[in-house]
Amino acid sequence: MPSIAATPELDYKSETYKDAYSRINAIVIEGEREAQDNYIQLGEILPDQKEELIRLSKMESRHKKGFEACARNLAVTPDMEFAVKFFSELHQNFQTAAAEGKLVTCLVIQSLIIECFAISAYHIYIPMADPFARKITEGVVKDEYTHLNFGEVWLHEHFEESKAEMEAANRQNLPLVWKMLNQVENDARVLGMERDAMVEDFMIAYGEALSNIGFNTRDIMRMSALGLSA
Ligand code: Y39
Ligand code: FE
Ligand code: FE
Ligand code: FE
Repeated sequence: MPSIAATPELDYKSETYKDAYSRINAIVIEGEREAQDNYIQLGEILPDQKEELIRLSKMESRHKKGFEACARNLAVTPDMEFAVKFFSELHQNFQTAAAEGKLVTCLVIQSLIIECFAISAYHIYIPMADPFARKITEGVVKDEYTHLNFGEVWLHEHFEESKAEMEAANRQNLPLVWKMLNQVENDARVLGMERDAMVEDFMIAYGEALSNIGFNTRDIMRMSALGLSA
């Protein structure tokens, strides 16, 4: 066995790689842009914590700029039209919840589900990334834990009164993530990212978050498996 992990060679300059990158990178840029907006909106709903939420929003803006630089570095044009469509259902659910003042649902969508999706994708991407993108993504993933923690802390402190809404928000939105992942499974594989590895990493991050919030093992198993086989 070689001492260095036996990963297939990725040709970052090939048309195949760049074509897949134009969609995955666009998803990440659009995700970061929407996350930036979402934290600003959360600051309106939670005026006590507005300053902290603006700080998180600015971090998302920096992430977006970092990933835009990754595309330029590979001379890739991100397919933003694809990315906007990719996020549209989740985005709409956040907007509807925000308009109804459903803070718990907004936190579940952005700070739990989307952050865990980002954390798992970035973890699996980092060892496969080109050196420029790897450095950027390593910095970003640390921030995403701060964002996840924000949601965990608030939901933990309001566990009993938020439990039913968290379950409903999970039921409505978690199946969307698996649907989204299926749509980009083939592109992700071209970048060296296997779907099963992302699902496993997501389950770990999401399960840990639900546990920190106060859910028991039975609830966690029931909640995190929702829609996975769809
Ligand atoms: O909180 C954040 O910064 C998250 C918005 C960014 C979204 C990242 C979305 C990653 C999905 C990648 C899927 C690759 C297969
Ligand atoms: Fe919008
Ligand atoms: Fe981010
Ligand atoms: Fe984030």
